[in-house]
Amino acid sequence: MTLHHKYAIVRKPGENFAQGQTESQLGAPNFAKALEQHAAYVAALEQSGVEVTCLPADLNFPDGCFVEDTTVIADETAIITNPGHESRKGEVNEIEKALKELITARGAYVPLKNIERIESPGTVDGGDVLRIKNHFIIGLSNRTNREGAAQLGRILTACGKTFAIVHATDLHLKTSVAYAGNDCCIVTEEYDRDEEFSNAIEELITRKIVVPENEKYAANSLRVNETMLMASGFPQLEEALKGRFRALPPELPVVRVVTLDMSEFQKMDGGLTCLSLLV
Ligand code: CIR
Repeated sequence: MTLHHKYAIVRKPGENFAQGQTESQLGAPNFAKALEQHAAYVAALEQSGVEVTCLPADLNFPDGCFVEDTTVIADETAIITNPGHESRKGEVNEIEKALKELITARGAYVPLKNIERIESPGTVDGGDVLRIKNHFIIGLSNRTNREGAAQLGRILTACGKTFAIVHATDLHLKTSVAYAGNDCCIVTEEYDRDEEFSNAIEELITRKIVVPENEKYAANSLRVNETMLMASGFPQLEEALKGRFRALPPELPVVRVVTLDMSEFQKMDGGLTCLSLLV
């Protein structure tokens, strides 16, 4: 089963984008280039069959373009998170409005019906939540705490989903792992060796692509309908993904691998999944 997404919410980076949180030490991002890369990302989502709502930048939140962290979507339910970093907590307000507008404007065409919330002292960043089919793997990190993970687990259970809680070793769980669809998970070498994570995915997948250490950044990749988006400049993962999709049975839809330059977002510790909320 591959999820089908019809809508996405994104938010443009603001001119103070460089003032967001980062530990990457790759230098300050170039704002004009970040805008170009963001526009290319939006175009790639549209070419994947998704209608994109692009929110304006909000200078109160330099990390605001990383909308993934504000909400976890479980089909009919949007769970507004309580982001773990103090500077990012208020990002949820505009996103909640946008989600409500999407529900009102699109009515029956939007699967979303309910809005739930993670409450303090619980914290969750959406980047710590990996969905594989109807199972959600929640990573405990500096941003997602046990109380937040437990609240999220309860809400997911009420939505008929299952969940597991693991440890995230990088900024977010999805910094290092992704679900590529078609029973295939992408993992960094570290997560390939991680027993807890391996146990959590074992029954859900039949293939694992291990990203070599020198391509670690590319592990954060994004399957949208029949398109696999990955960062450009990582040829080993690109080949591995293309090979995986070529080997699919001919009756399944063809999956395209599309590469995008993510350099300016990488400087701010962000990647492909972080820039959108897929509904
Ligand atoms: C932050 O540190 O919060 C942002 N600079 C990057 C957030 C990336 N989001 C994600 O991986 N989901």
